[in-house]
Amino acid sequence: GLTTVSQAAAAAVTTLSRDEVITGHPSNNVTDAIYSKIGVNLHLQPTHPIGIIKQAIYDYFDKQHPDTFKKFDNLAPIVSAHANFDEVLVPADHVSRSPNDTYYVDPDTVLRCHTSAHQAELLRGGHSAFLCTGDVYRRDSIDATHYPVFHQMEGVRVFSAADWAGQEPTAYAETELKRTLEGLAQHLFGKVEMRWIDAYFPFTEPSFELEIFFKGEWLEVLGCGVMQQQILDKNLEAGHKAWAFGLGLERLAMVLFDIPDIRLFWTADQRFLKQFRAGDLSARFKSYSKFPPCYKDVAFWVSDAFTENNLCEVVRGIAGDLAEEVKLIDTFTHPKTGRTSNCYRIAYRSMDRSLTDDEINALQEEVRSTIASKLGVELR
Ligand code: FA5
Ligand code: MG
Repeated sequence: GLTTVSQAAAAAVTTLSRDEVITGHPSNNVTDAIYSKIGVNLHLQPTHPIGIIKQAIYDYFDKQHPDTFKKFDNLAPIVSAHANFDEVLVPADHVSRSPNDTYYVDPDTVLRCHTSAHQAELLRGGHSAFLCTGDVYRRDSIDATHYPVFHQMEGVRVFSAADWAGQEPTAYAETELKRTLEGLAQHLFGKVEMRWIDAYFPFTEPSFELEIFFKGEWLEVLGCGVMQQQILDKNLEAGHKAWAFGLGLERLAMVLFDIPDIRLFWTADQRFLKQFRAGDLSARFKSYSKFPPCYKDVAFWVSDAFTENNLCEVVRGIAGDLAEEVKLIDTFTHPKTGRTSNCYRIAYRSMDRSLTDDEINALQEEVRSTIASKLGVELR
Protein backbone atom coordinates (compact mmCIF):
# COMPACT_ATOMS: atom_id res chain seq x y z
CA GLY A 1 0.00 0.00 0.00
CA LEU A 2 1.22 3.45 0.85
CA THR A 3 4.42 2.08 2.34
CA THR A 4 5.18 -0.18 -0.63
CA VAL A 5 4.84 2.59 -3.18
CA SER A 6 6.61 5.32 -1.25
CA GLN A 7 9.46 3.08 -0.10
CA ALA A 8 10.08 2.04 -3.67
CA ALA A 9 9.98 5.67 -4.77
CA ALA A 10 12.42 6.61 -2.03
CA ALA A 11 14.78 3.84 -3.17
CA ALA A 12 14.74 5.27 -6.68
CA VAL A 13 15.55 8.72 -5.45
CA THR A 14 18.77 7.36 -4.04
CA THR A 15 19.71 5.71 -7.34
CA LEU A 16 18.66 8.54 -9.67
CA SER A 17 18.82 11.98 -8.15
CA ARG A 18 16.43 14.71 -9.23
CA ASP A 19 19.38 16.61 -10.74
CA GLU A 20 20.20 13.67 -12.98
CA VAL A 21 16.67 13.65 -14.39
CA ILE A 22 15.61 17.30 -14.25
CA THR A 23 18.91 18.66 -15.47
CA GLY A 24 18.11 22.29 -16.11
CA HIS A 25 19.14 21.84 -19.75
CA PRO A 26 16.92 24.05 -21.95
CA SER A 27 15.62 20.98 -23.78
CA ASN A 28 14.70 19.14 -20.55
CA ASN A 29 10.94 18.64 -20.29
CA VAL A 30 10.70 16.20 -17.36
CA THR A 31 8.32 17.32 -14.61
CA ASP A 32 8.42 16.50 -10.91
CA ALA A 33 5.22 14.46 -11.35
CA ILE A 34 7.11 12.24 -13.82
CA TYR A 35 10.31 12.15 -11.74
CA SER A 36 8.29 10.87 -8.76
CA LYS A 37 7.34 7.75 -10.76
CA ILE A 38 10.90 6.73 -11.61
CA GLY A 39 11.98 3.78 -9.52
CA VAL A 40 8.51 2.87 -8.25
CA ASN A 41 8.81 -0.19 -10.54
CA LEU A 42 5.30 -1.63 -10.29
CA HIS A 43 6.50 -4.53 -12.44
CA LEU A 44 8.88 -5.61 -9.66
CA GLN A 45 6.09 -5.86 -7.07
CA PRO A 46 4.90 -9.50 -7.09
CA THR A 47 1.49 -8.76 -5.53
CA HIS A 48 0.70 -5.76 -7.73
CA PRO A 49 -1.43 -6.46 -10.84
CA ILE A 50 1.46 -5.30 -13.07
CA GLY A 51 3.86 -7.70 -11.32
CA ILE A 52 1.29 -10.50 -11.46
CA ILE A 53 0.69 -10.11 -15.21
CA LYS A 54 4.44 -9.96 -15.88
CA GLN A 55 4.91 -13.26 -14.05
CA ALA A 56 1.94 -14.85 -15.85
CA ILE A 57 3.52 -13.94 -19.20
CA TYR A 58 6.87 -15.35 -18.06
CA ASP A 59 5.09 -18.57 -17.07
CA TYR A 60 3.51 -18.90 -20.52
CA PHE A 61 6.85 -18.50 -22.31
CA ASP A 62 8.62 -20.86 -19.92
CA LYS A 63 5.94 -23.47 -20.42
CA GLN A 64 6.03 -23.18 -24.22
CA HIS A 65 9.81 -23.01 -24.47
CA PRO A 66 11.57 -24.15 -21.27
CA ASP A 67 14.88 -22.39 -20.56
CA THR A 68 14.69 -20.36 -23.76
CA PHE A 69 13.63 -16.79 -22.97
CA LYS A 70 16.06 -14.74 -20.91
CA LYS A 71 14.34 -12.15 -18.67
CA PHE A 72 15.42 -8.55 -18.11
CA ASP A 73 13.39 -6.34 -15.81
CA ASN A 74 15.77 -3.88 -14.22
CA LEU A 75 17.36 -1.98 -17.08
CA ALA A 76 17.46 1.74 -16.27
CA PRO A 77 14.68 3.82 -17.89
CA ILE A 78 17.10 6.60 -18.87
CA VAL A 79 18.56 5.70 -22.26
CA SER A 80 20.31 7.43 -25.12
CA ALA A 81 18.15 8.94 -27.85
CA HIS A 82 20.34 6.82 -30.13
CA ALA A 83 19.11 3.58 -28.51
CA ASN A 84 15.51 4.75 -28.19
CA PHE A 85 15.23 5.93 -31.81
CA ASP A 86 18.21 5.44 -34.16
CA GLU A 87 18.99 1.83 -33.31
CA VAL A 88 15.40 0.84 -34.07
CA LEU A 89 15.40 2.87 -37.31
CA VAL A 90 12.98 5.60 -36.21
CA PRO A 91 13.30 8.23 -38.98
CA ALA A 92 14.84 11.60 -38.12
CA ASP A 93 11.53 13.39 -38.68
CA HIS A 94 9.25 10.86 -36.91
CA VAL A 95 6.73 12.49 -34.54
CA SER A 96 7.75 10.27 -31.63
CA ARG A 97 11.09 12.11 -31.46
CA SER A 98 9.46 15.46 -30.80
CA PRO A 99 9.61 16.93 -27.29
CA ASN A 100 5.82 17.07 -27.54
CA ASP A 101 5.78 13.25 -27.31
CA THR A 102 9.00 12.24 -25.52
CA TYR A 103 10.60 13.28 -22.23
CA TYR A 104 14.11 14.56 -22.87
CA VAL A 105 16.71 14.65 -20.12
CA ASP A 106 19.02 16.48 -22.51
CA PRO A 107 19.21 16.45 -26.32
CA ASP A 108 20.97 13.05 -26.36
CA THR A 109 19.19 11.36 -23.47
CA VAL A 110 15.54 10.42 -22.97
CA LEU A 111 13.22 8.57 -20.64
CA ARG A 112 12.65 5.51 -22.86
CA CYS A 113 9.29 5.76 -24.65
CA HIS A 114 9.28 2.02 -25.33
CA THR A 115 11.19 -1.09 -24.32
CA SER A 116 12.26 -1.43 -27.97
CA ALA A 117 15.06 0.92 -26.84
CA HIS A 118 16.82 -2.23 -25.56
CA GLN A 119 16.43 -4.44 -28.66
CA ALA A 120 19.78 -3.66 -30.26
CA GLU A 121 21.91 -3.84 -27.08
CA LEU A 122 20.36 -7.18 -26.10
CA LEU A 123 20.91 -8.61 -29.59
CA ARG A 124 24.54 -7.46 -29.43
CA GLY A 125 24.76 -9.12 -26.03
CA GLY A 126 24.15 -12.42 -27.79
CA HIS A 127 20.57 -12.99 -26.62
CA SER A 128 18.44 -14.71 -29.23
CA ALA A 129 15.24 -15.01 -27.17
CA PHE A 130 14.39 -12.50 -24.48
CA LEU A 131 11.65 -10.70 -22.57
CA CYS A 132 12.52 -7.19 -21.39
CA THR A 133 10.13 -5.42 -19.03
CA GLY A 134 10.22 -1.85 -17.78
CA ASP A 135 8.54 1.46 -17.08
CA VAL A 136 8.21 3.68 -20.15
CA TYR A 137 7.38 7.37 -20.41
CA ARG A 138 5.32 9.36 -22.90
CA ARG A 139 3.70 12.75 -23.09
CA ASP A 140 0.20 11.66 -24.03
CA SER A 141 -3.52 12.33 -23.73
CA ILE A 142 -5.53 11.84 -20.50
CA ASP A 143 -8.20 9.17 -20.35
CA ALA A 144 -8.99 5.78 -18.79
CA THR A 145 -6.48 3.84 -20.93
CA HIS A 146 -3.59 6.34 -21.30
CA TYR A 147 -1.08 7.36 -18.65
CA PRO A 148 2.26 9.16 -19.07
CA VAL A 149 4.09 6.33 -17.29
CA PHE A 150 3.22 2.75 -18.09
CA HIS A 151 4.90 -0.64 -18.43
CA GLN A 152 5.88 -2.58 -21.49
CA MET A 153 7.31 -5.99 -22.08
CA GLU A 154 9.44 -6.42 -25.17
CA GLY A 155 9.74 -9.92 -26.58
CA VAL A 156 12.21 -10.97 -29.26
CA ARG A 157 12.92 -14.34 -30.79
CA VAL A 158 15.66 -14.89 -33.35
CA PHE A 159 15.51 -17.77 -35.86
CA SER A 160 18.08 -19.48 -38.09
CA ALA A 161 17.76 -21.43 -41.33
CA ALA A 162 17.33 -24.65 -39.35
CA ASP A 163 14.15 -23.18 -37.82
CA TRP A 164 12.44 -22.04 -41.00
CA ALA A 165 13.57 -25.24 -42.74
CA GLY A 166 13.12 -24.14 -46.33
CA GLN A 167 10.01 -22.05 -45.74
CA GLU A 168 9.99 -18.36 -46.66
CA PRO A 169 11.67 -16.84 -43.53
CA THR A 170 9.48 -13.73 -43.14
CA ALA A 171 6.27 -15.72 -43.54
CA TYR A 172 7.63 -18.29 -41.07
CA ALA A 173 8.43 -15.60 -38.47
CA GLU A 174 5.02 -13.96 -38.94
CA THR A 175 3.19 -17.24 -38.44
CA GLU A 176 5.27 -18.07 -35.34
CA LEU A 177 4.68 -14.60 -33.92
CA LYS A 178 0.91 -14.69 -34.30
CA ARG A 179 0.71 -18.25 -33.00
CA THR A 180 2.77 -17.27 -29.96
CA LEU A 181 0.71 -14.19 -29.14
CA GLU A 182 -2.64 -15.88 -29.72
CA GLY A 183 -1.44 -18.60 -27.34
CA LEU A 184 -0.49 -15.93 -24.81
CA ALA A 185 -3.95 -14.33 -25.01
CA GLN A 186 -5.51 -17.76 -24.54
CA HIS A 187 -3.23 -18.43 -21.54
CA LEU A 188 -4.12 -15.12 -19.88
CA PHE A 189 -7.77 -14.73 -20.74
CA GLY A 190 -9.13 -18.03 -21.93
CA LYS A 191 -11.86 -17.18 -24.40
CA VAL A 192 -11.66 -13.54 -25.47
CA GLU A 193 -12.69 -11.58 -28.53
CA MET A 194 -9.61 -10.30 -30.37
CA ARG A 195 -8.51 -9.11 -33.79
CA TRP A 196 -5.28 -8.39 -35.71
CA ILE A 197 -4.87 -4.92 -37.25
CA ASP A 198 -2.24 -4.09 -39.89
CA ALA A 199 0.07 -1.48 -38.42
CA TYR A 200 3.27 0.44 -39.09
CA PHE A 201 6.41 0.49 -36.95
CA PRO A 202 9.81 1.62 -38.27
CA PHE A 203 11.45 -1.44 -36.73
CA THR A 204 9.22 -4.21 -38.12
CA GLU A 205 7.86 -5.25 -41.51
CA PRO A 206 5.17 -6.49 -41.67
CA SER A 207 3.71 -4.97 -38.49
CA PHE A 208 0.54 -5.67 -36.54
CA GLU A 209 -1.42 -4.59 -33.49
CA LEU A 210 -3.60 -6.86 -31.42
CA GLU A 211 -6.88 -5.50 -30.10
CA ILE A 212 -9.13 -7.04 -27.47
CA PHE A 213 -12.82 -6.29 -26.97
CA PHE A 214 -13.12 -4.71 -23.51
CA LYS A 215 -15.98 -2.74 -21.96
CA GLY A 216 -17.77 -2.33 -25.28
CA GLU A 217 -14.75 -1.13 -27.26
CA TRP A 218 -11.68 -2.47 -29.06
CA LEU A 219 -8.61 -1.88 -26.88
CA GLU A 220 -5.12 -1.99 -28.42
CA VAL A 221 -2.91 -4.13 -26.20
CA LEU A 222 0.30 -4.69 -28.18
CA GLY A 223 2.35 -3.91 -31.26
CA CYS A 224 4.50 -6.48 -33.04
CA GLY A 225 6.00 -7.65 -36.29
CA VAL A 226 8.89 -9.25 -38.12
CA MET A 227 12.07 -7.38 -37.18
CA GLN A 228 13.62 -5.23 -39.90
CA GLN A 229 16.54 -7.16 -41.39
CA GLN A 230 18.79 -4.12 -40.99
CA ILE A 231 18.51 -4.30 -37.18
CA LEU A 232 19.50 -7.97 -37.17
CA ASP A 233 22.33 -7.50 -39.65
CA LYS A 234 23.78 -4.61 -37.66
CA ASN A 235 23.78 -6.44 -34.35
CA LEU A 236 24.20 -10.13 -35.20
CA GLU A 237 26.06 -12.23 -37.75
CA ALA A 238 24.21 -12.79 -41.05
CA GLY A 239 21.56 -15.44 -41.64
CA HIS A 240 18.87 -14.67 -39.08
CA LYS A 241 15.22 -13.67 -38.96
CA ALA A 242 13.31 -12.53 -35.87
CA TRP A 243 9.96 -11.50 -34.52
CA ALA A 244 9.44 -8.80 -31.90
CA PHE A 245 6.54 -7.51 -29.84
CA GLY A 246 5.84 -4.78 -27.29
CA LEU A 247 3.02 -5.49 -24.83
CA GLY A 248 1.20 -2.82 -22.82
CA LEU A 249 1.08 -4.44 -19.37
CA GLU A 250 -1.53 -2.03 -17.95
CA ARG A 251 -3.85 -2.74 -20.87
CA LEU A 252 -3.49 -6.52 -20.45
CA ALA A 253 -4.01 -6.25 -16.69
CA MET A 254 -7.11 -4.09 -17.23
CA VAL A 255 -8.61 -6.81 -19.41
CA LEU A 256 -7.56 -9.68 -17.12
CA PHE A 257 -8.60 -8.17 -13.79
CA ASP A 258 -11.44 -6.00 -15.08
CA ILE A 259 -9.76 -2.78 -13.94
CA PRO A 260 -11.69 0.16 -15.41
CA ASP A 261 -9.19 3.01 -15.07
CA ILE A 262 -5.42 3.07 -15.60
CA ARG A 263 -4.87 5.49 -12.69
CA LEU A 264 -5.82 2.72 -10.26
CA PHE A 265 -2.43 1.04 -10.83
CA TRP A 266 -0.81 3.97 -8.99
CA THR A 267 -3.09 4.11 -5.99
CA ALA A 268 -1.78 3.31 -2.52
CA ASP A 269 -5.34 2.46 -1.38
CA GLN A 270 -5.45 -0.96 0.25
CA ARG A 271 -9.02 -1.40 -0.99
CA PHE A 272 -7.41 -1.75 -4.43
CA LEU A 273 -4.12 -3.47 -3.57
CA LYS A 274 -5.67 -6.05 -1.25
CA GLN A 275 -7.75 -7.48 -4.10
CA PHE A 276 -4.70 -9.07 -5.80
CA ARG A 277 -2.38 -11.88 -4.83
CA ALA A 278 0.84 -13.13 -6.42
CA GLY A 279 0.14 -15.90 -8.91
CA ASP A 280 -3.64 -15.46 -8.82
CA LEU A 281 -5.11 -14.67 -12.24
CA SER A 282 -8.70 -15.21 -11.11
CA ALA A 283 -9.22 -11.92 -9.22
CA ARG A 284 -11.78 -9.54 -10.73
CA PHE A 285 -11.63 -5.98 -9.50
CA LYS A 286 -14.62 -4.97 -7.40
CA SER A 287 -15.21 -1.25 -7.32
CA TYR A 288 -15.14 -0.03 -3.72
CA SER A 289 -16.42 3.41 -4.47
CA LYS A 290 -18.05 5.26 -7.28
CA PHE A 291 -17.75 8.95 -6.73
CA PRO A 292 -19.34 11.11 -9.41
CA PRO A 293 -17.02 12.92 -11.82
CA CYS A 294 -17.12 16.72 -11.92
CA TYR A 295 -16.84 18.33 -15.36
CA LYS A 296 -15.26 21.71 -16.02
CA ASP A 297 -14.94 23.29 -19.45
CA VAL A 298 -12.21 25.64 -20.56
CA ALA A 299 -12.25 27.48 -23.90
CA PHE A 300 -9.42 29.47 -25.46
CA TRP A 301 -8.01 30.80 -28.72
CA VAL A 302 -5.15 28.51 -29.65
CA SER A 303 -1.70 29.67 -30.77
CA ASP A 304 0.49 27.92 -33.35
CA ALA A 305 2.56 26.45 -30.53
CA PHE A 306 -0.44 24.95 -28.74
CA THR A 307 -0.60 21.14 -28.46
CA GLU A 308 -2.99 18.86 -26.66
CA ASN A 309 -0.10 17.00 -24.96
CA ASN A 310 1.10 20.30 -23.46
CA LEU A 311 -2.40 20.95 -22.14
CA CYS A 312 -2.54 17.46 -20.64
CA GLU A 313 0.87 17.94 -18.99
CA VAL A 314 -0.40 21.14 -17.33
CA VAL A 315 -3.58 19.41 -16.12
CA ARG A 316 -1.63 16.43 -14.74
CA GLY A 317 0.91 18.73 -13.12
CA ILE A 318 -1.86 20.50 -11.19
CA ALA A 319 -4.56 17.88 -10.65
CA GLY A 320 -2.41 14.74 -10.72
CA ASP A 321 -4.49 11.58 -10.70
CA LEU A 322 -7.65 13.58 -9.95
CA ALA A 323 -7.72 14.32 -13.70
CA GLU A 324 -9.71 11.50 -15.26
CA GLU A 325 -10.10 12.76 -18.81
CA VAL A 326 -9.34 15.75 -21.00
CA LYS A 327 -11.51 15.84 -24.08
CA LEU A 328 -11.90 18.27 -26.97
CA ILE A 329 -15.65 18.93 -27.14
CA ASP A 330 -15.83 21.86 -29.53
CA THR A 331 -13.64 23.70 -31.99
CA PHE A 332 -14.34 26.46 -34.48
CA THR A 333 -12.43 28.90 -36.63
CA HIS A 334 -13.58 32.49 -36.67
CA PRO A 335 -14.58 33.35 -40.27
CA LYS A 336 -13.09 36.87 -40.20
CA THR A 337 -9.99 36.60 -37.99
CA GLY A 338 -9.11 33.02 -38.90
CA ARG A 339 -8.37 32.31 -35.24
CA THR A 340 -9.31 28.90 -33.86
CA SER A 341 -11.03 28.36 -30.55
CA ASN A 342 -10.98 25.03 -28.72
CA CYS A 343 -13.15 23.99 -25.84
CA TYR A 344 -11.91 21.15 -23.63
CA ARG A 345 -13.92 19.33 -21.01
CA ILE A 346 -11.88 18.21 -18.00
CA ALA A 347 -13.32 15.41 -15.85
CA TYR A 348 -12.11 15.46 -12.25
CA ARG A 349 -12.67 12.42 -10.11
CA SER A 350 -10.90 10.69 -7.28
CA MET A 351 -10.83 6.91 -7.19
CA ASP A 352 -10.57 6.94 -3.40
CA ARG A 353 -12.74 9.72 -1.96
CA SER A 354 -15.24 12.44 -2.76
CA LEU A 355 -13.94 15.85 -3.82
CA THR A 356 -15.40 19.12 -2.58
CA ASP A 357 -16.59 21.88 -4.92
CA ASP A 358 -14.02 24.23 -3.41
CA GLU A 359 -11.22 21.79 -4.11
CA ILE A 360 -12.24 21.31 -7.75
CA ASN A 361 -12.82 25.03 -8.32
CA ALA A 362 -9.35 25.78 -6.99
CA LEU A 363 -7.80 23.18 -9.32
CA GLN A 364 -9.72 24.51 -12.31
CA GLU A 365 -8.69 28.11 -11.52
CA GLU A 366 -5.05 27.06 -11.39
CA VAL A 367 -5.40 25.12 -14.64
CA ARG A 368 -6.92 28.19 -16.31
CA SER A 369 -4.25 30.61 -15.15
CA THR A 370 -1.43 28.20 -15.95
CA ILE A 371 -2.55 27.48 -19.50
CA ALA A 372 -2.91 31.23 -20.08
CA SER A 373 0.60 31.93 -18.79
CA LYS A 374 2.44 28.81 -20.01
CA LEU A 375 0.75 27.74 -23.25
CA GLY A 376 0.45 31.15 -24.90
CA VAL A 377 -3.29 30.81 -25.46
CA GLU A 378 -5.99 33.42 -24.83
CA LEU A 379 -8.76 32.31 -22.49
CA ARG A 380 -12.32 33.07 -23.52
C1 FA5 B 1 5.40 0.45 -29.34
O1 FA5 B 1 5.73 1.04 -28.32
C2 FA5 B 1 6.32 -0.49 -30.05
N1 FA5 B 1 7.66 -0.33 -29.52
C3 FA5 B 1 5.81 -1.93 -29.88
C4 FA5 B 1 6.54 -2.90 -30.76
C5 FA5 B 1 7.63 -3.60 -30.27
C6 FA5 B 1 6.15 -3.09 -32.08
C7 FA5 B 1 8.31 -4.50 -31.09
C8 FA5 B 1 6.81 -3.98 -32.90
C9 FA5 B 1 7.90 -4.68 -32.38
P1 FA5 B 1 2.95 1.38 -29.31
O2 FA5 B 1 3.32 2.82 -29.29
O3 FA5 B 1 1.75 1.03 -30.11
O4 FA5 B 1 4.14 0.48 -29.86
O5 FA5 B 1 2.75 0.89 -27.80
C10 FA5 B 1 2.64 -0.48 -27.50
C11 FA5 B 1 1.57 -0.71 -26.47
O6 FA5 B 1 1.79 0.10 -25.31
C12 FA5 B 1 0.16 -0.31 -26.93
O7 FA5 B 1 -0.40 -1.32 -27.71
C13 FA5 B 1 -0.55 -0.12 -25.61
O8 FA5 B 1 -0.93 -1.38 -25.07
C14 FA5 B 1 0.53 0.46 -24.73
N2 FA5 B 1 0.43 1.93 -24.60
C15 FA5 B 1 0.78 2.87 -25.51
N3 FA5 B 1 0.59 4.13 -25.01
C16 FA5 B 1 0.10 3.97 -23.76
C17 FA5 B 1 -0.27 4.86 -22.70
N4 FA5 B 1 -0.17 6.20 -22.82
N5 FA5 B 1 -0.75 4.34 -21.54
C18 FA5 B 1 -0.82 3.00 -21.38
N6 FA5 B 1 -0.47 2.10 -22.32
C19 FA5 B 1 -0.01 2.57 -23.49
MG1 MG C 1 0.11 1.53 -31.04
